[in-house]
Amino acid sequence: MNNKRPGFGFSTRAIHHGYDPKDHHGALVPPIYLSATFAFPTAEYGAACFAGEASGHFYTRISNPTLALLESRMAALENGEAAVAFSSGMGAIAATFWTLLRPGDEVIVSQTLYGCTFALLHGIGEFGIKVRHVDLTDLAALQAALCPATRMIYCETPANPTLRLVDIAAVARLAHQQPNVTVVVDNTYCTPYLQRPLELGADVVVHSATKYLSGHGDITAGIAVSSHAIAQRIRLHGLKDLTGAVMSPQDAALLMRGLKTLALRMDRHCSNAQAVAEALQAHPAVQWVTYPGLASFPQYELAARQMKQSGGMIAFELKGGIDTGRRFMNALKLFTRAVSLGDAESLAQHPASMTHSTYTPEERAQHGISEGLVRLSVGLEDVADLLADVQQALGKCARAVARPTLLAAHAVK
Ligand code: 7XF
Repeated sequence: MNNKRPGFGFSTRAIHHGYDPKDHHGALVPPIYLSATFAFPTAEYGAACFAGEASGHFYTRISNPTLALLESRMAALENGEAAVAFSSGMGAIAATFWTLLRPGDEVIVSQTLYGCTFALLHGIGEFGIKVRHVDLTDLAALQAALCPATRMIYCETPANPTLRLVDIAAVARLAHQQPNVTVVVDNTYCTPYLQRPLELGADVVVHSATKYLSGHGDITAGIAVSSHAIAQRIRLHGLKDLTGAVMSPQDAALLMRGLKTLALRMDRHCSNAQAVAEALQAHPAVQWVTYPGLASFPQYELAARQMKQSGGMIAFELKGGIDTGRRFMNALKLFTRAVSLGDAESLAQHPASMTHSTYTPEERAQHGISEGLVRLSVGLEDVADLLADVQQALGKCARAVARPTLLAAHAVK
C-alpha cells in the first residue's frame, strides 16, 4: 500500500499500511525477520550506522524490519509521526518516563492509574523526580500545580479501574501554555479506534498492546506513539539503553494480526459492554455501576465528545461490598476470573486485591478506588450468554444480600 495516498479508512490502514506484497515475493502476510543482527556491507557502513549517519537496521534492540512495519502501522492508526514497540506496556511507560524526565523535574499525574504505573511513579520519585497527583478534571487544580519544573502531564483516560475521564484537549491546551511540558496519555482502554489523543493535543500516546490492540491474550506488548523527534529520543535512550525492553518480532507479527480486526472487535466489545452495564444497572443487588455509555455516567457528555464509543470495560460494586463481590466473581461460569483486559474472553477481577494491590488501602481510598469495586472486561462472546451468566451470578448475590434482612425481620417479630 502506498503510504502517501491519503484518505484510507481506519481498518484499511490497520490491514495494509506500510506493506506491499510486491516487495516480499508476493507474500500476502508480512514475513517475520527473526534476526537479532544485520550484516554490514562494509566496516565503514557499520560505523556510520552506529554514528547515526546511515539508516538501516543493524541490531533488533534498536530496530528490525518487522517491528518497523508494526510501528509505522501504529503511527498511522494514532495519527502520529512515529512509534516505538516494546515488550510490554510497562516497558513503553518506563522508557517514556526515563527518556523525558530528569532529577529535579516534576510530573503531574491524574488521580487514578493502573497499579504498576502507580508503583513506577514511586520508583522514579526515589530518583529525584517529583510526582504530583492532581485531579485533572479540575483545570484550576492543574493550573495551580503547573510550575517551571513541570516537564510532563501523564494520565489514563478512561482510568483503570475507575473509568474516570480526563478532557485531553483541555489539559493539553493548559499544559502547552508553558514551554517544555509533554502531555502523555495511556490510551490502552480505548485504542485509536475509539480515541486519538494526539489529535486532541497530546504529545505521546502509550499503550499496553497486551490488551485490545493484540486482542487475543497471547502476548505482552507495548507501544509509544509521538512525533519523529520524541520517538527517536525514546528509541535511542529509553529503549536502547535504559530499559532494553524490545518487542520480539514474532510478537510484532501476532500484534499485526490482531490489528487487522481491531475495529470489528471494538464494535463488539462496546455493544456487549453496553448491554451488560444496563443489566447491572437494572439489578437490585447492584450498589452502583460506572460505564461511559450509561446516562448516569458522571462525565457522559465528555465521553460522547472524546470517545467514538464507550469501550468494553465496566466498574461496579454490589450491595454488601467486596464480600458480595467475591461471591459474584466465584459464581461466574462464562466470565473468567483473571486480570488483563481486551481479550476475546470476558474477564472479571477485583482491583483492590489484584491489579491495584500496589496501592495501600489508604492510597486506594485517596485515589478513588473503592475496596468493593469489581472490574469486568466484556469480551466477544454472544451477548445473550454473557447476560445469562451475569444474571445467574447476580441472582446468587441478591439472595445473599436479602437473607440477613429477612433474618432481621424475623428477629423483630
Ligand atoms: O505491561 P503491560 O502490557 O501489562 O501493561 C501495563 C498497563 C499499562 N496501562 C494500563 C492502562 C494497563 O491496564 C496496563 C496493564 N493492566 C493489566 C490489568 O489492569 O489487568 C495488568 C494485569 S496485572
